[in-house]
Amino acid sequence: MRTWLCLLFVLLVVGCSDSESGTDTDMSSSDMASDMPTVDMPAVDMPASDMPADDMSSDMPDDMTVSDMSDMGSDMMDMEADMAPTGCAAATVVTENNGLWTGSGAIDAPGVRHYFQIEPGADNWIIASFAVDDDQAINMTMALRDTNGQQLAKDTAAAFNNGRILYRTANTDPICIEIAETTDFEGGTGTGTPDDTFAFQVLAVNGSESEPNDDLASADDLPVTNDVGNNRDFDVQVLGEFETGMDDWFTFQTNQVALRLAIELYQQGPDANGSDTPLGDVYIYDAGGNVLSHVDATNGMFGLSVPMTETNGANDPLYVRVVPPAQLGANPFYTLQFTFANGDNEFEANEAANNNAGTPDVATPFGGIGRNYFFQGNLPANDIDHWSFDLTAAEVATISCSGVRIGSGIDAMNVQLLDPAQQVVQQETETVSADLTWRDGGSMPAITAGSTGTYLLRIASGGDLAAGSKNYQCGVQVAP
Ligand SMILES: [Ca+2]
Ligand SMILES: [Ca+2]
Ligand SMILES: [Ca+2]
Ligand SMILES: [Ca+2]
Repeated sequence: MRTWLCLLFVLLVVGCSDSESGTDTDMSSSDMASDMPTVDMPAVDMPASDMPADDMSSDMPDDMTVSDMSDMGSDMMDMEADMAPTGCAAATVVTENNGLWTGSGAIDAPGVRHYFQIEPGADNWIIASFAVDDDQAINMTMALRDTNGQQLAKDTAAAFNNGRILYRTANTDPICIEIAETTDFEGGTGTGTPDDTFAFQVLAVNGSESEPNDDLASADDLPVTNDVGNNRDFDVQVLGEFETGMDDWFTFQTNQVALRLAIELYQQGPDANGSDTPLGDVYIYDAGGNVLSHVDATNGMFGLSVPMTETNGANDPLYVRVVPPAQLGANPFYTLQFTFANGDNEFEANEAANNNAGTPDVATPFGGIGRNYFFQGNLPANDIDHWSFDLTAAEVATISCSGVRIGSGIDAMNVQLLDPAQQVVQQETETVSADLTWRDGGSMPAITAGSTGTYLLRIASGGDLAAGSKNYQCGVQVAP
């Protein structure tokens, strides 16, 4: 639960990141046989379409570790000897094995890059993931490049944060995989050490669609299982393609109610998953066709979410609609990640009383890094919610609140921080085009408490938009 609360906080306060958080702790350089010669494997004829859809769910690359790669069997791995930078033209060719390509290596001198080549064929989905064993706390990047060396997609990995790229191939050309230190990759001087090792895998998977899926009645079922609600978070990748003027609909049903569905909108472009067509409107509907959540992703939203317990019965299906943009690129695919969380921010307890500053909902603190408060509520037109929490003089608090930015139908949500004398310290009204985050680099500065006592966050609706639930979320993090 705490992990999810932190995730929400990261979503709200830190904002966009296309990296996954991993929890792997068992990577060690001893797992890597860096001097292993290349083993030529016979090609195995198994088209991507034979891969079951389940392969792209929970047992997938998020959890990949260097040791996992070793477990696959050393004779499956194409090990690359250390070499000076050579570029994609001299990449190590990796042989497919049942829709899987694997490799590994070491960054053992500044500036070393490694290049591998795979041939996944045209119009196939691949998930490229990599893990690093980085004792020096130096990140690495994996980039997919075309035969001309042009970057197609990219992600970053660190010791506790595996990298992953979800990509759809546009043609039959081979794909070059480049592994480099982040510092070197971005133009700085690499500072690699012999301890810096990596392993990658590329897996061919099915997409999530079976066209036509252009309306609610023909929505594609997503592989959501009863693991949802089984005391753990669960996530599902959605891999789709845009067709001009035709929506894509997906549906899922949970027999147990998860507390919150969050849909992460993966960033597009060659510095992310590589689609050349950005996401636009994304909706969540209930079975009655009512909009629960809606974002126009061209405003830069990180994602959208909806508290399922507030809006949905235990066995009612939910629907997601993806609307194509007016102009499609040459490789118009998109990726979403659904996360079903059992933990959620504390919900407002007294909707009527908390209209008044004298009877706020008291936010419950919890630890982690520093002291944190995460809470949420509904904010229909004319509603005001007050939340209280304590600060000590000179403590620094970062504060973030999201309504329309996570798909709610709250118009012009106003957030005010009141000090113990109930004087306004800082205030801001949320807009559709920017996150409301009070921190370094945010929409307004972090708060430094001027006195010790009970502070209030006053959250007031400016009205209702036409559609969407009226849920908001806030996070307050007090620096240790
Ligand atoms: Ca489609
Ligand atoms: Ca469609
Ligand atoms: Ca309320
Ligand atoms: Ca209220």
